[in-house]
Amino acid sequence: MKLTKLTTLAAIVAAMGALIAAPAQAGKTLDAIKARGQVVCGVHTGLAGFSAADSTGKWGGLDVDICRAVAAAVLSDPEKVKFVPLTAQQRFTALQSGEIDVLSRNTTFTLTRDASLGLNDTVVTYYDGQGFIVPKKSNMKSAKQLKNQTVCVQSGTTTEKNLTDFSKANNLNIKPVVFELETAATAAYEAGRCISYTTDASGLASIRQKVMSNPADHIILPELISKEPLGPMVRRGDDEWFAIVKWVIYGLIEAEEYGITQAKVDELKTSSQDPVVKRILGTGEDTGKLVGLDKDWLARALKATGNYGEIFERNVGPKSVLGLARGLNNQWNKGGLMYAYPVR
Ligand SMILES: N[C@@H](CCC(=O)N[C@@H](CS)C(=O)NCC(=O)O)C(=O)O
Repeated sequence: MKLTKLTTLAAIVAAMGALIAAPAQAGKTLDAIKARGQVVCGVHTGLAGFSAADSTGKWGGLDVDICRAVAAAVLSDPEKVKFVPLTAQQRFTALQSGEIDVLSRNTTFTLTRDASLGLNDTVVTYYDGQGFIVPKKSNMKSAKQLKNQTVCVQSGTTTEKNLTDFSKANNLNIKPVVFELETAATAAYEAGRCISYTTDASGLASIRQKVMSNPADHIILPELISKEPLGPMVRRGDDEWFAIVKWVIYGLIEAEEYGITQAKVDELKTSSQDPVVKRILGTGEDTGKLVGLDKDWLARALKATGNYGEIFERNVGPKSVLGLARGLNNQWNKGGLMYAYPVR
């Protein structure tokens, strides 16, 4: 009797183990993506370096590349993405309603958003903080000099709330001038209605270069008044799709750590004996099956966009128009915060 019970228990444990080790099933989002032949990706309407369409209508930027990498992983083609431009106000509804599969648009992960929107935060793709831009001629050197001043800001953003917190915490009595549209907020700043405009520092760099009529007339103050971990979000309720987006991003980050560049993917596939490299490139253990994909999923993503460091450098890095330093977005072993969970 005792033995039978033990045997049954052992059988149950074995069955559970088999279940755990079984290849992942495709979720309903991936099924829908495969059926339509496109990933639908929500992006910023135009934030150079992160998400912007060129004169031929082709989208480019760091946030855009993340979606291209996902498309390469799941549909074998980085071009099979439909980009849906969304304002700050529209972004969450678009994801909740199913209009888009993934929101890759300078969006900060916060507790409130995570807990109340029915959405999941995937992986941070850009560690940012909120900054201020002021006219050079104002001679301001610090955000603390904004006492009793007007600051233009966009509603529906973390920016608006951080500005209030910063003002209160430092007793600055800043007067926010709130706009629903970014274009209205920046135009008001340029017209002199506010002494400063505030948003994520990366956004400021982009807007200064691409939106303001004379970039050299403006400076970005050195303080960052908040943490803005930016990254893609997906809808709750589809763990398989959540896992795919997360692990494509980790793959891009870990590939940089292990020196897998876009140009070297094919060569390393045959030459590398490093088990980590082999796992990422699908020439060792099959990691793809764990997320419902094939062996080559990450190799395809890397061939399409390059690793995270290449995506950063090409779109926003020191040699790009935005000229952003790698800073917090460097690898963990180079003084930054990019620390990919291991692809294994
Ligand atoms: N990271 C912040 C701010 C992001 C944000 O929405 N920024 C503004 C300024 S760059 C924006 O995207 N405006 C353009 C729009 O709403 O179309 C957030 O998630 O709330």
